[in-house]
Amino acid sequence: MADSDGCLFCSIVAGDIPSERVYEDDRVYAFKDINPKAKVHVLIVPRTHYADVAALAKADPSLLAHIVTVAQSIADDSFHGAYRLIFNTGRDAGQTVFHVHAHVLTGETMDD
Ligand code: DGP
Repeated sequence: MADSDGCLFCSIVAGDIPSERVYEDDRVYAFKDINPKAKVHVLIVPRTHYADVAALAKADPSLLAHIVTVAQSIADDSFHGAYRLIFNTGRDAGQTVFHVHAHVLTGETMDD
């Protein structure tokens, strides 16, 4: 687990910064991306702070599996179970928030 001080997504999970909730349970919080790249673009974050997906996989693989299950459920509800699941990992791969988050892109046909 890396430093969660000043973490944007920790503040969203805590409700200190508003977000459009899609789903939540005791382990994860899911909300709409502020800059959607698909008709439905949801971010799923664990309530516990991990910097990226590799740190999460190492520390708590069952929580990573749970995130996949939640993504599937969102896509089942939005677009007959079809979706893209993206974890940008590292600054040079486009990660800008260092609290692991799954991008769930769904709700429309994606050809490219
Ligand atoms: P990444 O580039 O993989 O670290 O994705 C970060 C995503 O977080 C990006 O798609 C935009 C989204 N985002 C950044 N700030 C906020 C915010 O304050 N609220 C919401 N809902 N999304 C945010």
